[in-house]
Amino acid sequence: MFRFLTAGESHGPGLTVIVEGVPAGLPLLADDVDRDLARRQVGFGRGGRMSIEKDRVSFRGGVRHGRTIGSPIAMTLENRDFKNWEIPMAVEPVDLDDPEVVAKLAEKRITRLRPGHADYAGAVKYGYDDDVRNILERSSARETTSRVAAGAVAKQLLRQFNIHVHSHVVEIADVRPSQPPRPELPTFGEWKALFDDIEQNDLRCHPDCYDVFRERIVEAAKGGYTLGGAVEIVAYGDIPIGLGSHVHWDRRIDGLLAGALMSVHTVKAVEVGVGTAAARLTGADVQDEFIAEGGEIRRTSNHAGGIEGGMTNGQPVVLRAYLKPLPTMRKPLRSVDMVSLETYEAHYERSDTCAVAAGGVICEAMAAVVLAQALQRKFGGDSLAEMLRHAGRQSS
Ligand code: EPS
Repeated sequence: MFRFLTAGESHGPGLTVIVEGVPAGLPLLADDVDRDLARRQVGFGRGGRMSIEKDRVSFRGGVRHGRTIGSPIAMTLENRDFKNWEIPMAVEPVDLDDPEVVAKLAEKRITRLRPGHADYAGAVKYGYDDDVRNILERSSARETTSRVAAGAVAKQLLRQFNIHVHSHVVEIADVRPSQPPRPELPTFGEWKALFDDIEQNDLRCHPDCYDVFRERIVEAAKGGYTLGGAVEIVAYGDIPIGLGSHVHWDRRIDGLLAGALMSVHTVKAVEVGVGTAAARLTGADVQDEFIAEGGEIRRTSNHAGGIEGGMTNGQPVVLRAYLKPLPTMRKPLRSVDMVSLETYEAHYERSDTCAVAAGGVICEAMAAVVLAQALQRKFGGDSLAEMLRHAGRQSS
């Protein structure tokens, strides 16, 4: 079944992703992955690193003549910034008798812990008592590049079943504009039009929200602090009924989706459908009534966000993820030096004022991975043709 592993440090030579369990015969081009990698790099309010990197995937296994062959898919991505870190992040031992090398290492040593980052707990856990560099390197959100690459493969599989996963920014910090009205049950075309519009701007939000969001980010950039926000993630198209299951806690698709989204660095909360509002509404307001129409069972609303009893119910899956502001700040918080225990400002190397637009793309990737896994669990198959047959669809 679809699973992936990633390796690589933020300023090391590069990133490696292995995706395993993808059926044979799936059309897959570097462009399919690069498109999402580029979307992750966009975003008004991103920091300097994004102008250094131009993320592009290189397939090293699992793909031949533009199609998967059933073997593990290996992808690598270069860290262009590595050229500035060749000594501090060298893989081979370095010459500690060379004063130039020692100076370069000292320059990149970090002892002033950043509140809210992995620095402190990671250093204690892995036994680094005089430098948190090794923790920062892997806990950096650079790792999300690898997730987006894996997610792009999952999306490509979902697309063969006419399932599409997309996201948009709905809140930036305390700016929570009411979203332009949309139909109670948007059609395929209406979802597509919404997301086509969203891709036109660098905040990946509805055009009506753009100016207020942008203004808030400009204000934060001037103040040297960071901002979080919220994204809505939607899976729409031919969502099969019954992805996930009610029979075991660890097969419930809402739990699996929420867990996957919560694993994204800055995500602090996830909602399904009406989400937390459900706790304050009455039972009648939260459920989606059934009607019979044209010989079919239909719904009049989608408060459940497409999931009932831990299973997809055929409606679009609608999720929200809430992202905290990045902990690395130009105007840093009070901290201590882990060696001298003296009070200092926290370490600042570089950061983004707001990375919520990128967060949406990363959440899409994680949601796509979970949905691809559930799709495989339901329809099985070693080849795409076999999966499509099991799902009652024709191969194209
Ligand atoms: C990021 C890469 C990082 C940061 C940011 C996101 O690169 P660098 O550390 O070289 O600037 O720009 O991550 C953080 C601020 C963080 O604290 O992890 C990326 O590729 O998204």
